[in-house]
Amino acid sequence: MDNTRSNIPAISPAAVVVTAVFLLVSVIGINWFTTFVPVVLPEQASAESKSVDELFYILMIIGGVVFFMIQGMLLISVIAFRARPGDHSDGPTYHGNPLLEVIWTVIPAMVVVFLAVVSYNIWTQNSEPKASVNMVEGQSISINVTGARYAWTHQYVTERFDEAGNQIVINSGPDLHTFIGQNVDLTLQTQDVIHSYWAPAMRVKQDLLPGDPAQGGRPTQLRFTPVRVEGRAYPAEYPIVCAELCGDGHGRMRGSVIVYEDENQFLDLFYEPAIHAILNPPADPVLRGEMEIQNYICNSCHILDSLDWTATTGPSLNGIAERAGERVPGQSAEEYIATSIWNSGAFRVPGYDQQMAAFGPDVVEAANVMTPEQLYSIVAYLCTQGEGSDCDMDNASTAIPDAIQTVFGYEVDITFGMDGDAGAESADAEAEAGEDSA
Ligand code: HEC
Ligand SMILES: [Cu+2]
Repeated sequence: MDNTRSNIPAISPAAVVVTAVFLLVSVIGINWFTTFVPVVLPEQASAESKSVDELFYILMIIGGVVFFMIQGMLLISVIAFRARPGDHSDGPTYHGNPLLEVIWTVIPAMVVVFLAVVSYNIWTQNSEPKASVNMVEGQSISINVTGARYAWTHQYVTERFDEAGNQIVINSGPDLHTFIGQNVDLTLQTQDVIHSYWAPAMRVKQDLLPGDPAQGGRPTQLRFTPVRVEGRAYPAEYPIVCAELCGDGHGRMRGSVIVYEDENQFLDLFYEPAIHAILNPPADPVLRGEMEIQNYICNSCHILDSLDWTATTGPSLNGIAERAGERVPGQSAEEYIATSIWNSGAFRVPGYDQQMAAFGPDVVEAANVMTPEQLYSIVAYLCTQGEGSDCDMDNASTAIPDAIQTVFGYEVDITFGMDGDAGAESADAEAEAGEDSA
């Protein structure tokens, strides 16, 4: 059978020349092509972005050369070796060429190994835990991200405490606040399906994985360090998007990375005002409710234009105050809204499934615990959502607590613990905070 190999023509000098020319054209072409890459890619806003882009260039160049070379040679072959008129023969058969086969196995294998090594190095470099992370005022705090269909929420577990000794937690909704040079280390958890937290300008992306639901899924980490981008005004804003198709609201699952110029700007514009607001919540139940409602994941299921909520798992809360009085015969608007939140199963809004999580004073999920006072303020706030209101807003401070008492038997402290000693203390705290910011 040895003679079957003898029919293989030697690689002609012409073929070598053509291949070389294509290689050259491809290299020049792809180099020209990569000049457009900076136009296509977002700004390099993190320390990690440079190496990621370098890897991208390397992949583009190797992929581009292979692409142009193969497509070019294909085109030449189609023209040069086409069937001539009257030629009905099968054409010559060739049986293997060991040298050629070794070459086209060894070269791609080397390329793949090279890419694997380079990628692995960049990945380990970028995802390596840093020594001091999330440093604020010299202390390392935790920043937790929750993904839920269809919203991101960010939580700052600060190292500050309120008078009762509770650790202060700032909720910043869909926005991550950080500053140039801060080593960000996020802990990501999902409430439902797989999501993927992607900040393109930071060149980082990390999946959120479901796990034990009581734990809020299996935590994953995401690390990056924002850097200064020339010509940018600070605070600068960069998008966060969900990169894992998670349902029909996937495209709306967005947020922002807000990068401050330095720690001082971060403290002045975000951190201190947020802590101040938590320590000194407004006494007006409506204003307080507007603040409280944003501490829960209601935004992951409801539309509410006043707060830019866009989720559609549940009914829209726009104009809820106009409908609440007519939903259940015999139930007042206040009673209905309070019931929808603490006992959402009691009434099913037509066209929607019972998908709302349980909120209340003694639910298991820490994130869903809601005191009677919080419920009072949230109901007061929702009672203002509409052209008119079925709620008795002139007497909100009696009508809503009465409704909560009637339905759930809970007494509401309408002073939010601000009277007596506690009130004096928090007034002190206010004066102190005022001095701090002066
Ligand atoms: C997991 C999704 C989900 C979350 C989170 C959620 N809801 Fe709902 N909500 C729903 C669904 C679905 C309904 C309609 C079905 C029903 O009535 O039980 C609903 C109904 C309601 C209603 C009644 C609306 C109407 O038109 O009658 C109110 C009020 C409400 N939710 C408020 C809230 C508040 C406040 C929060 C946060 C504390 C919240 N929801 C969190 C899914 C959710
Ligand atoms: Cu998602």
